[in-house]
Amino acid sequence: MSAVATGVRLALRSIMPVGAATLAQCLVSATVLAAPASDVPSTRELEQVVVTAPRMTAPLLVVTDPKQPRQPLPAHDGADYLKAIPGFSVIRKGGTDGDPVFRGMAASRVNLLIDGQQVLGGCGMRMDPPTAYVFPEAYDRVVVIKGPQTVLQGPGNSAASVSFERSVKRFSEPGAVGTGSVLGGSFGRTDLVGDLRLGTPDVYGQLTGTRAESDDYTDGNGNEVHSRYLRWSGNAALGWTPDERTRLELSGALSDGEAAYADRAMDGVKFARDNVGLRFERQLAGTHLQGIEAQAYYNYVDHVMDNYSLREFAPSMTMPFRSVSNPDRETTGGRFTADLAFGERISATVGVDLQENRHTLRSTMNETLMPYEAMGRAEDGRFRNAGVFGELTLAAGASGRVITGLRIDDWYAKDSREMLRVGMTSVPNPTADEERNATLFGGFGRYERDLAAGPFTVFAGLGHVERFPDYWELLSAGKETASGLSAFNARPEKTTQLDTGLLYESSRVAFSVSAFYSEVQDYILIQSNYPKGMRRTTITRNVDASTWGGEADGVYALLPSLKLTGTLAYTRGRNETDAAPLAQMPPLEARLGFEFTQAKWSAGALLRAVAAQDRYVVNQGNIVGQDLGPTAGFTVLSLNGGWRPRTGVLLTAGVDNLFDRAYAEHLSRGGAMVSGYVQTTQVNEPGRTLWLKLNLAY
Ligand SMILES: [Cu+2]
Repeated sequence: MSAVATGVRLALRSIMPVGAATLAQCLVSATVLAAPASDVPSTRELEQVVVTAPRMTAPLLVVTDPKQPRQPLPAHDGADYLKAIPGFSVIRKGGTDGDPVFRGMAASRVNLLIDGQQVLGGCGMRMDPPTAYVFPEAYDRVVVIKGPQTVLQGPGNSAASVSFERSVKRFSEPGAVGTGSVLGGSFGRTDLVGDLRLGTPDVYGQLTGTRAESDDYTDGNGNEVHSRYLRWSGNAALGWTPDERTRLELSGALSDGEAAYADRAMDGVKFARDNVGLRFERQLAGTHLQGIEAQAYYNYVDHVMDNYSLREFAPSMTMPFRSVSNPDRETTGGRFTADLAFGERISATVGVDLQENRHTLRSTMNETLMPYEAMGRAEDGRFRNAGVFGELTLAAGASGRVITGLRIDDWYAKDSREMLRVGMTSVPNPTADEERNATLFGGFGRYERDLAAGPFTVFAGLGHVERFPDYWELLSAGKETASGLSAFNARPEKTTQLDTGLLYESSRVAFSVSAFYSEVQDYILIQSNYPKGMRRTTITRNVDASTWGGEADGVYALLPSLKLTGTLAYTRGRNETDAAPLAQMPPLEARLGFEFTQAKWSAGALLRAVAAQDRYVVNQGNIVGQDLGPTAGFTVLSLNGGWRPRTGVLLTAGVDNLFDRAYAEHLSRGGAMVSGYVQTTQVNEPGRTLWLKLNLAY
């Protein structure tokens, strides 16, 4: 597998820039091919031409089309595409690979599936959250389910579940469908995306390529931020659809990239992913059994970071020589579900899923004398979990629904680290070769009701999730006691959350509100700069916490062609154990937009206003970032316009941060000292950014 993948990777790397460009050109000049199947969602016409804030369209559900242009211009990675959804924030580290946070909950509290698969990053310093391996335009749909209100998307989703999905429709006659986009922007930003689907009723093939590149961006003060990146991906799928009800698909993905980081002493020079997946779906006409779905996958992530390839080498106390670290992670998994029905009123999905991953590390403090390539990889941890789950929907009366779910997970983890680094020395790991087993539960119940008056939909649900600590929480930190060098025995986090809200939709007005209150027992708090004798270290602590808040969105059509939109998001957290604010909480955020849309033309404006945050605890947070102090509020204005000369061609352009405002998000990493760059308290956001995007579909 790996030898073949390396060969293909090398070939792809050399042709990718040309390949994507050629594909895009082909799409421009192609004669119009028969388009018997289309993946364009039927709701696309109703949505914004340029997406600025996807709306909640069903209880706790947000669905957005990643192929649509969006403002502000996101990096071509998963996190920046989520940031537009009210309630999401991104912890910025540089130009790309930020960490998505929902309602102040970071990392593995937001479950992420790519094509139904779990992909876990390799970097112990969290350079590569799962979203770093997402190339959003290669997917057809991003689905977000807020809160612990599903059990179908894997374990531990205490804050939300996010799924990047592809959906290739069966071809009713031989044909081809292609989409592509070309984007150019400030700071040398260029993106190329091509997606080609060819098929007959019996078989289909899909080829998708993406490439995104950016130089360092400049913040509103005119200072360059060490943030350049290059990312590319290639996906291929081969499907067999002998009839309307059956699909067997073999798929594969290869991707890689490099990224400069403004918040640390190293950069990512390799983010390679090799992936193979196999999926089978069949709809059945049984009395009770309505369909089955089976999936198996393999993901290998190989990451390299160093302190010299993307920056001027500057010796420091901790890294006097050229240093390289090369972690990798191999994740395998599978899932089987069956859809059941019991009469007209009861439907259910039951299933099992499993996932196993192994992490290794090799690193050198002196690449010149001891190159890392010559070293053996040493396993430092392995994890396994198997879950059984079931979700049931029951029609209650003419307009009500009860949805309930339950899942049980069996967890296993092993600490394979023989030695731990303490300062500049190595000491034996007190939890070396220790193993942990745990059985954890998750479940929820929700009532939804459509009210004729309005029409309104109201909902309320209670959910509970027990989350097993992740790799970073267990193996990247110590404990608070003087002798506690390993946090391998950190307790699982238990979240109980109430989710409630309403949706309203009429011809001129639509709005939604969702609110939550959450109690977290044994919240896994990460604390940096924790004093232990003469040295300072990072520790994992279990504390009790509570959070509450919510999101609102609304759209009002003043005229058929003129719409006003607005969103609001707020989260407040409290660390009950320390009687202090819970760290890494985003401040109040509001967006106001207006959109003017005609048959061929559109124009829009977006005002994003974020309040100051004075609830903070310095050095406390999560595996991604800790609070740095209070932050000021800011307001950013952006403008966009669109032109659709004919069906299948859309040209959009925008100016983000029109007034070149200098600002940083509250959730941001601290700026590091990088030779040749100005050091800032936080990593500042981009200044004025111009962009132009061409979308094509055939
Ligand atoms: Cu790294």
